[in-house]
Amino acid sequence: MAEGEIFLEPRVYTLVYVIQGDKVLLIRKKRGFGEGYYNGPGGKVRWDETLREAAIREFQEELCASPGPLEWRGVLEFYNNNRLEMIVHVFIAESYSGKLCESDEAEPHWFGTDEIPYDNMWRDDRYWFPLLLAGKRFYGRFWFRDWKEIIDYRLYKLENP
Ligand code: 6OG
Repeated sequence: MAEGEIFLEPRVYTLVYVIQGDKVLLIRKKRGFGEGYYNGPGGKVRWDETLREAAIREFQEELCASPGPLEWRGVLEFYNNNRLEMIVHVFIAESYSGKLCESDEAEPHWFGTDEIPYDNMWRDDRYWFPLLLAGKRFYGRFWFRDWKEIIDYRLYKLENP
């Protein structure tokens, strides 16, 4: 390996939020990373698929249904104890097809946009989720300590020039 070259493990993830009027679809994760938290459906992107393919596959695996057309809304970088651990691409959809199910991984819940359960979500969500709901695009970087507290963050709105 040439000096200065750094290889990261494949840690790219997706999150998908279905937003219909003033309601947002969240899942309560029943197992794995972030167990017990409300989040969007999503997971790790495999080497042989695109971000969108991964976003659709994870949605289907967790909720049985399929999301409508996905709109890319942002990217989040998560550092834990100063190491970059995850790059998460966030999409929204205005629709889905099929019937939502509860899987072994997740339980679907609809929330009003004014009653987002931030106390039961990852700590970073309270910073960037309002931008998502306001229709913005964003880029965020969050530094965690032991995946609990946020020790620092940067959050940028991406605007067209
Ligand atoms: P699986 O291990 O279930 O993928 N994720 C986070 N989401 C938010 N909102 N905040 C975080 O703060 C997160 N860290 C990870 C990415 C894990 C899923 O959880 C998301 C994936 O969709 C640290 O395959």
